[in-house]
Amino acid sequence: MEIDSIILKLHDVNAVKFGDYKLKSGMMTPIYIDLRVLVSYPALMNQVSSLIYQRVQQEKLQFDSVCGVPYTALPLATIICSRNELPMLIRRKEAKDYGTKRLVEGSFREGDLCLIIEDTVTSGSSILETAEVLYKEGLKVTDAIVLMDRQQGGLEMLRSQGIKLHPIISMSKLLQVLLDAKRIDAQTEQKVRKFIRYNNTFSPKEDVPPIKKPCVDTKLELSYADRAKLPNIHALASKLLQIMEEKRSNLCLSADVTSSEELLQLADSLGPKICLLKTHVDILRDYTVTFSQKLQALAEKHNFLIFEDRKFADIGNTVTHQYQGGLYQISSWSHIVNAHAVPGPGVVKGLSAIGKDLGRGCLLIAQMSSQGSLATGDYTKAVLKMAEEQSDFVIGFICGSKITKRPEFIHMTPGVQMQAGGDVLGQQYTTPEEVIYNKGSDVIIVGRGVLGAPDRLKAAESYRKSGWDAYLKRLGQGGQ
Ligand code: S5P
Repeated sequence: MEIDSIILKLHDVNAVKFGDYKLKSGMMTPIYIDLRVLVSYPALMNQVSSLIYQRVQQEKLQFDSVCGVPYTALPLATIICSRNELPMLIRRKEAKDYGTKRLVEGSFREGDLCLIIEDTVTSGSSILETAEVLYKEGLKVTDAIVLMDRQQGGLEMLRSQGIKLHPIISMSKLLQVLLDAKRIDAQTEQKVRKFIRYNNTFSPKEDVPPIKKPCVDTKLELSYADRAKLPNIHALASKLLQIMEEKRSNLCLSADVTSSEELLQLADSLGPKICLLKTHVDILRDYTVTFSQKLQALAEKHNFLIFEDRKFADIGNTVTHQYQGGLYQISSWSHIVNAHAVPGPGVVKGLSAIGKDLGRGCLLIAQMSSQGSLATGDYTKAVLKMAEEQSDFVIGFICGSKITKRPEFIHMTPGVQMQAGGDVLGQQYTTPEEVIYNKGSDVIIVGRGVLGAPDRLKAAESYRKSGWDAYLKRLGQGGQ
């Protein structure tokens, strides 16, 4: 049997030793399991990794990523993840005192399920410690796999904390195999069994209070108004959410017209229906500074914010000039801008250097509505990470659906019309209900759906109503 042969090999390489040893807790033990030596035996290391992965498959465990408890289980998790192409997370034991200060490295989303892998369990405290760090990052942990279970209460303790432990080799099995193979005598076997029996580390009577876990599953959907009051929210995001609540509108008008006069006229007539007005200032044939001043006055008058859809995508230094200089001086009048993440974090740093002190905010383009867009999968995850790292300037995303459960971030979705479909140049449309209710986004961005309608005001009102009704339905208040 594979397990038996692995037990013997572990004994061969001194990963299992008999004598008098001190455990991490200070307790003396007649058996010591030290899987740290495994790294010196690559073939055995591979066999052990396969055994662990077999168990993952047998149990049909569901997870988004895998985390090995540092340090011994880390190479095991690495082999398993690399061979089977599973996303892995690395838990740092100490936060770096420079850079991002992250305790968990790798890309993940709030609410993701993480499977823990451990080499040996005694009390279960190492697994719990790792789970606590993951919980703090918004991850969920429901299962952990361990190669060796000393059967000293770890399983029960973890169960009391909501983590199911899946042990591969139990202490009883280990002793039996070694006894059968005459690696140990009956006296040693009995001594160890007795020790295990009398040294159970978990007493349910102690009534350990369960540690705090993220309640992502049970968390009620927060209203825009509640989110506006969150302690860590960016002031501009808070302002936008307040406007949305006050005006009962999650409609952003994409005012894609080429005349300044027409744009101002749209802002004045549709202003009461919208929370945000999006411009492409470089398609105007007659931009002037006076236009931008008039637009700001209308934003004040009708209580909406301005979002210049400039899609910055250059190195930090260049975007600082594009943002504050040139003909348009965007930073002087636009509350919100957006950026592609392609250049890396420098693009946000550059924009932030100009906009942060002005109270401006930025949306990162995490996904696009156009056919064949490359902003998907790992790219989207990397955008989320970039936003999290600069959340003092990034207030949310341009995306097709909600990409994070962090309520401080605002999700805005373009490609919205009353009927699903598209245009001849690859734009793809979904409905307000789909975007807000099913995809969990916050703001619908509508251009031609309103601009191409015979009565633009009427069309804006019907998009406002559809978007708002879908939001109420999401809050469980449909029909109000
Ligand atoms: O992925 C995207 C991102 C943006 S910002 N897809 C988009 O369509 N947009 C913008 O939203 C696009 O530049 C345009 O201004 C608006 C959609 O316009 P519509 O007329 O198709 O509604």
